[in-house]
Amino acid sequence: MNTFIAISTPPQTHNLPDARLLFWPEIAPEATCHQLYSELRSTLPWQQDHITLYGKTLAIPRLQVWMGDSDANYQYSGLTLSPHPWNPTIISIKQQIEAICGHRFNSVLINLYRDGQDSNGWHSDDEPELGENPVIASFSLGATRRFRLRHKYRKDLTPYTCDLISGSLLVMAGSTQKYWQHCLTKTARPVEPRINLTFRQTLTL
Ligand SMILES: O=C(O)CCC(=O)C(=O)O
Ligand SMILES: [Mn+2]
Repeated sequence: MNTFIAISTPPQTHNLPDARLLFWPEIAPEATCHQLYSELRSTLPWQQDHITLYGKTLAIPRLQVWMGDSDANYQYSGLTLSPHPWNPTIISIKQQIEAICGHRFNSVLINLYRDGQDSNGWHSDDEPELGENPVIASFSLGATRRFRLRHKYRKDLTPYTCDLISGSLLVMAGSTQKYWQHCLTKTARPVEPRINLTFRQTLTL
């Protein structure tokens, strides 16, 4: 069992209109993060997925793995992902995150950003199978990368930026996905790889 930090302090809250964001800067110590990163990097069945946009098929700029309960299928941008079965390390991370944020999850999308050119474009996690007001718990390992949020309708609000450091947990809840988009920007800086796990509860529709 990997050692996570016993969380006794409340999370930081980011006060954005129409959103609920909770942030724990460190839920696992550095040594645990290193060990988890190396294990996941070398053992997960990373795959290169493609999306079709305007009739063109493009490789998405990251590798990913969809893991979860056997009925937790997930569709986005024309892709249907069937879940890989849970692995014991991911289950242990899931249980510790469930205890911290008081919410249960049945699936996780795991992204590997190999370098600064790998990224995740503007989107909301608002697919129908996530239901109304999903709780999404995002755990980061490896390089610090910049995460941005922008309101979908209120152009008077400046986009919000936060750096997701290794061992941090960001929970997006309430109406965040309805009103905000988020992205993980590219960077020209030389950066080490990063693994991000977004735990979700998908519904069978
Ligand atoms: O890598 C991240 O921090 C964000 C990942 C994300 O938004 C997603 O997989 O939907
Ligand atoms: Mn997302």
